[in-house]
Amino acid sequence: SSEERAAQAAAAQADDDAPTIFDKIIAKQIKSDIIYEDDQCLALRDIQPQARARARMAAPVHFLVIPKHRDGLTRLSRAEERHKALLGHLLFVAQLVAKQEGLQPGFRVVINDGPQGCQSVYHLHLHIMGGRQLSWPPG
Ligand code: IU
Repeated sequence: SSEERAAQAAAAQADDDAPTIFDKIIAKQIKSDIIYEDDQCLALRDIQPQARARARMAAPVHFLVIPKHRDGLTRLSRAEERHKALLGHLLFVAQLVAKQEGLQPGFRVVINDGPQGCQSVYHLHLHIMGGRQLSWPPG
């Protein structure tokens, strides 16, 4: 579909240190729906919930957890020893906000890495999706 082609084209972006749209979201220069914030990270509703984008991927709840300081983490595969505490914190916050969002029956955490993983924004982020019975495997 055209949506899939767009996602793949975006995913072909360079993995460099260029600023991303998330810097503007973190600096609150762009309005976003922030549902959790602490000193290290924030959680915001995905602007294009997969619920609307593709019926196959539909998830009534779809939010992102992003570190406030990218610190070289353009993608998960750039992780270094120094990032371990932050990575743990992001996962902890994912489940905290999932509870806040009523996802006690379950949810999914996804990290897209690189072109083959369909990553489009090169600032590490976790996707949390739920609110219905999900299927497996994803596409
Ligand atoms: P990906 O894993 O890099 O493909 O995910 C990037 C996500 O960021 C994707 O689901 C977009 O809908 C979402 N997003 C957003 O929530 N707000 C924005 O301004 C932009 C992308 I650009």
